[in-house]
Amino acid sequence: MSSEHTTDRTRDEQADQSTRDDRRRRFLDRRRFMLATGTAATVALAGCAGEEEADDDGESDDDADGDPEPGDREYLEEKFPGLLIHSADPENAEAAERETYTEYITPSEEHYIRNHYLAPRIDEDEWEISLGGLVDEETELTMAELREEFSTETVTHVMQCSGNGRSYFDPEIGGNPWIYGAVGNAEWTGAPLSEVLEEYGADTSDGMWVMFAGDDHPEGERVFARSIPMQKVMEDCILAYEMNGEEMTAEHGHPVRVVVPGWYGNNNVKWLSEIEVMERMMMGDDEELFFEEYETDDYENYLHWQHNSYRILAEGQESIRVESIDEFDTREQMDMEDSGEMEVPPYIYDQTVKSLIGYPGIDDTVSPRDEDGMIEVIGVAWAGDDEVTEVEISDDGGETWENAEFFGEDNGPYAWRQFRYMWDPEEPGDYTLVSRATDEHGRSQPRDISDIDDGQITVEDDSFPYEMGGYCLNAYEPHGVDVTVEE
Ligand SMILES: Nc1nc2c(c(=O)[nH]1)N[C@H]1C(S)=C(S)[C@@H](COP(=O)(O)O)O[C@H]1N2
Ligand SMILES: [Mo]
Repeated sequence: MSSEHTTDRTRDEQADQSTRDDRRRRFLDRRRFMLATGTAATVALAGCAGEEEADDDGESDDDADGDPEPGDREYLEEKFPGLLIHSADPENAEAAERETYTEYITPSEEHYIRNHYLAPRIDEDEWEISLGGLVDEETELTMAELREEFSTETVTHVMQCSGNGRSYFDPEIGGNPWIYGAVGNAEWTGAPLSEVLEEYGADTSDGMWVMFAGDDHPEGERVFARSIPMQKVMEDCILAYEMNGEEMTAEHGHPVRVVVPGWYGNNNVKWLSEIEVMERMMMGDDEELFFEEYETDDYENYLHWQHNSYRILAEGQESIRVESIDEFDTREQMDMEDSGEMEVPPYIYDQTVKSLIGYPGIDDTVSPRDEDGMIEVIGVAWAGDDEVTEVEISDDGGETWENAEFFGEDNGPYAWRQFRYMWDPEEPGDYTLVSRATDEHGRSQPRDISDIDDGQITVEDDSFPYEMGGYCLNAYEPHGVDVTVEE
C-alpha cells in the first residue's frame, strides 16, 4: 500500500467492524454534524493522515489593509458563497447545499474547487502554452491566438472530483473529505483541441497520447500533468477560457484549462502551460519528448498524478505504470481487471453513473405541496460520456423503486439530466429517499460500499469496492437524504 493511501485504523480494528447499517448511520451522523457546524475540514484533519493535505489553520493572514487575500478563508467565502470550505490554501471547497442539484447549470459560486496548490494569478497577455512532441511545428500558443485563430465551442460538462463521496468510506481515507458536493455542471467555452493539433501538424492517429501539464506547482514540486488518449482529445476536448459565459476565475484555471467532457475532474488540467503529443502515456524515460528547459531528473514530478494517484486500488494493490491502455471507461476497466482482461489497476478517466437528489435536502422537513398530498423530488443524474437512461427513487431503503422522469435541457451525455418524481408518502414521518441512475449500458448505481477486507475490485453483490483512494464512489445508499414529512 502506498503512503498516500494511508488509513487511520489498524487491521484489527477493521475486523471488529460493525454491520453496514451501523456504518451507514455513522456516515449520516457525521455528515449532519459537518453540515450543521461547517467544520468538515477540522473533523477530517483530526481523523486523517491525508495525502497532500491542506495546510489551513483557519486563521486569516490578511494583508496590511486587512483585506482578505487568496489563501485566506474569508477571501474564498466572499468569492464563492455557495461553498463549504475544506481548506483555503490551497482552495478545496464543495457545494454546501443539496439545492445546488436542483438547477441545470451550476453557478460558478457553487461549483466545487479542487486545487493541489494555491491557484496561481496569471496575466493572460503574458501567457504562452508550449506545444511540442510529435508535431510538424513546435510552437508557443498565446491566448490571443486561441481566442482569435480557432473556432469557439461551448460544451456543458459535468465535472466531478474523482474523490467526491470519499467521506462515506469506512475506514476513513486521507485526502479531501468530500461529502457529495464535489460535482457541478457548467458551460465551458474555448478552442477545440482538434483544430489546434491539426494546425501544427500533430500526429493525431488513434493510440497516440497527449500530455497536458499545469503551471501551479511551486519550484521543484510535483507538476499536475495528465496523459489523455488522442481519440478523446480529437473527439471533443477544448482549451477553455470561459466558464458559464464569463472569464474563468483564477481558482477554476484562468487563463486556460483543458476540458475533457464527461471525464473526472482530475483530467481537466488548469493553468495549462504544456501540451506534448506522444506515442504513449508519459513515462519519464523519453527525454526528447519533454522540453529542454525541464530537468531530466525531475520527470518523476510529472508522473505522480498520472500513474500513482488517480488509480483504482484495492487494499495491497500497487499502481503499476503502463505505456498505454485502450479502454477509458473507468467502470469498464474495473470489470476488465476483475475478469483478467486488464492486468493493471484502472486509470481514472470516464465517470461512473451517478445521481443526486437536490430537493428535499438532507434533514429537511417537508409538507405535501399539492392537494393530492404529493411532494416533488428533484435531482440530477449523469454517466460521464455515456448517456443516463433511467432514474429510480425509493423511499424504503431500496426495497421498492419508482421511475422518475427527466425534464429540462438535454445537451447530450456530457451534461447531466434533471429528474423529477412526484412522491406520495404513505403517512407523515421520517423517510430516507435514495435515487438510482442507470446508464445506456445497463449499469446502475450499486447500493453500498464493500468491506475493505473483501478485496473486491469491481462492482459486485450490489456494492462498490472499497477503494484505497476513495475514488469514483457512486453507491446510492450513502448519498440518500433523510427527510421528515409533516401532516
Ligand atoms: N493544474 C492543475 N489542474 C487541475 C488540478 C490541480 O490541482 N492543478 N486539480 C484537478 C482536479 S483533481 C479536479 S477535480 C479539477 C477541479 O476543477 P475545478 O476546481 O474547476 O472544479 O481540476 C483538475 N485540474
Ligand atoms: Mo479531483
